[in-house]
Amino acid sequence: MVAMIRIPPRLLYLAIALVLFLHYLAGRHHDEYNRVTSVSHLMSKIYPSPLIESNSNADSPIKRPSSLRYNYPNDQPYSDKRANATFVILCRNDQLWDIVRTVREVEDRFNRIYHYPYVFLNEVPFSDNFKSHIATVVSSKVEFGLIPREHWYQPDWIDEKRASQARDRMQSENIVYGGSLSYRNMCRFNSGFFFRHPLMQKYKWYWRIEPSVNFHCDILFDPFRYMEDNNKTYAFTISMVEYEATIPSLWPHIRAFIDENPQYIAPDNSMGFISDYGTGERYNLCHFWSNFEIADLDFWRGEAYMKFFEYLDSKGGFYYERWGDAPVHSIAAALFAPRESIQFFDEIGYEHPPYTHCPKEGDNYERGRCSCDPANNFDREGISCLNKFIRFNYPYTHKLG
Ligand SMILES: Nc1nc2c(ncn2[C@@H]2O[C@H](COP(=O)(O)OP(=O)(O)OP(=O)(O)O)[C@@H](O)[C@H]2O)c(=O)[nH]1
Ligand SMILES: *[C@@H]1O[C@H](CO)[C@@H](O)[C@H](O)[C@H]1NC(C)=O
Ligand SMILES: *[C@@H]1O[C@H](CO)[C@@H](O)[C@H](O)[C@H]1NC(C)=O
Ligand SMILES: [Mg+2]
Repeated sequence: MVAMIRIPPRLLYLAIALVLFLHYLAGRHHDEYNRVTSVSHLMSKIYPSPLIESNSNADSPIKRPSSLRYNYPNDQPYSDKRANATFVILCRNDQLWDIVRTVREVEDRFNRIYHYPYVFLNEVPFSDNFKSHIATVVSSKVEFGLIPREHWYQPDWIDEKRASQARDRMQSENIVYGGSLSYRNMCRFNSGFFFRHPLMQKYKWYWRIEPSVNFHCDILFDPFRYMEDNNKTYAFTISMVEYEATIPSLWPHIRAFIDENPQYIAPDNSMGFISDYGTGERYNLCHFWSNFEIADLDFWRGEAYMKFFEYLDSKGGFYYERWGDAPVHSIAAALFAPRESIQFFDEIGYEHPPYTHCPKEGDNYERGRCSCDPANNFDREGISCLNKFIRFNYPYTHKLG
């Protein structure tokens, strides 16, 4: 006969309560414990990103700052579900080989698994040679679009005499692209028109790519799904200060716009990131480097941004000065989107020469099998605004989602 040990029910409840309490304690004092036992982490072991297959580092000791509680993108479980999203690439025919190399990297590091489509845009038609080489390297649908004239060229109402004097002066002052008209067309197009192109209408999310940029790490999660699932509007990898000489009158115009349209300002905005002490008196020149962007097209198409762009465009500063799309986008995201909807992706190792963001939080570098030099990280440079962003946005960039 088997001896039955009778446990009084009261003792059983007590034991269960004790186990739960210990679990709670371990979770409180040891974030690593939380992460390893979190549902998404367990799921990502069951459904790991297909990119992890041959990754011998996937189980390397995890070095996470223990104070951070966060919905880690790299812990996203793999899913076949795709977002309503596209890559968008503005580029010239003569940049073919620079963009082929970059697109090949995008494919190797991410898209050979996800197969998101591409939209290429140009103010002149892409050549057959360009199109066929692109088609060779992509694993997904690709469309080539022509930019409508009125979305690209300097409008007739711009005083060309004043504009050309500005170009000459900025050229003589050695301001980067200060003498270039095509660069100004490009900045205005990226500020106010790319999201209105007919080929872009059917999408909600985009990821902007430029020729010659490099992706240094495997991207083990779907950034579009991360944005969607976590209610994000705008994501960046590099943030820095703008050349003041290119935007002398931009901030005064923005202040005037805010005064006339207070209804568009998000209650929980990021004025504290773009203006020191959050007063709004001065622009501290911080912006997200827009050659990399993952963002919500409907944000640009919305009433606040459309009014904002039309207002700025009517001041002529894209031509009388040399306003970049980076400060224009960044200031809009900072003012019209809630601060928690702006995302910094440490996981994405990204280089737009001469600057590189190399992943540095936790085990992002090892898991992504990155090829960038961690010692050469733009995040540490004096002109980087990342620390300012993290300090300002800390509870949001490091919250459990
Ligand atoms: N179709 C077309 N694309 C352009 C033109 N000028 C720039 N671009 C694209 O616009 C984007 C930004 O231009 P870039 O020349 O890279 O400007 P930048 O990143 O500020 O400066 P660098 O990369 O350092 O030269 C890139 O994707 C370019 O390919 C143009 O005249 N026509
Ligand atoms: C994708 O997003 C766009 C813009 O929001 C929308 O018009 C379109 O209907 C969406 N498509 C799908 C399949 O959800
Ligand atoms: C998502 O963000 C929008 C604004 O971008 C906000 O109005 C909404 O409340 C947010 N929803 C959740 C679930 O956080
Ligand atoms: Mg560039």
